[in-house]
Amino acid sequence: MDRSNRPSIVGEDTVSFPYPVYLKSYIIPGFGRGSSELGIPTANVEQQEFDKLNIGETGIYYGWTKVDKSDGGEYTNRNESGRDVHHTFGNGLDPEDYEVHPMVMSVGWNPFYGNKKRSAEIHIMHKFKTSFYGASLRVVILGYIRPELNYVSKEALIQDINTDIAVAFKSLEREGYKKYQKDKFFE
Ligand code: RBF
Ligand code: MG
Repeated sequence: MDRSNRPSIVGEDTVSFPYPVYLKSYIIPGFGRGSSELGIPTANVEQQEFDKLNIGETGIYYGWTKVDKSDGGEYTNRNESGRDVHHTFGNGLDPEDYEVHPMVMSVGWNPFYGNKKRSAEIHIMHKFKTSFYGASLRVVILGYIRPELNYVSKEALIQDINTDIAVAFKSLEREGYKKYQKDKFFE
């Protein structure tokens, strides 16, 4: 599999059907593998919120996202995969953390549902200093990058994700995509 020749920009010059697709969710814990194994943290989306979307295909998407504080006191609990998860509901985040950032979204088969349901996790192109489980997340999905692949190595996956990130940045620079950073949905 030669992945060295991927296009650096995807989709049409203007956002086209079925996009934009809007998503609102609280950030829920995943397996925690994104950060620890790949060094690429992801915010996991609630299953019922993802189910409402008109997104049928597994694969990688891109767009804009915004994290917001939500109501809730801080607590720590142990999740299904035996990991202690500290919920902050977005308390303790810096002002820049609440800006609208570029994102890449992976849609795959959810292991919690015996791989019978598709679910989404979002990597935000911004460095957060703290975790933000329980915070609210708004996402506007503007296009599709590539299908989900099976990788022979972790390194190959990481390399493709880094290409996804570069492709998303480049694709979002176009005027028709850039304007969604200031969408009413984020106000
Ligand atoms: N997992 C795959 O098995 N195949 C993929 O093609 C794939 N692409 C991804 C692209 C992005 C941008 C992200 C954030 C994740 C991707 N993943 C993929 C999921 C990755 O394996 C997952 O984030 C970690 O296993 C942590 O749950
Ligand atoms: Mg995650």
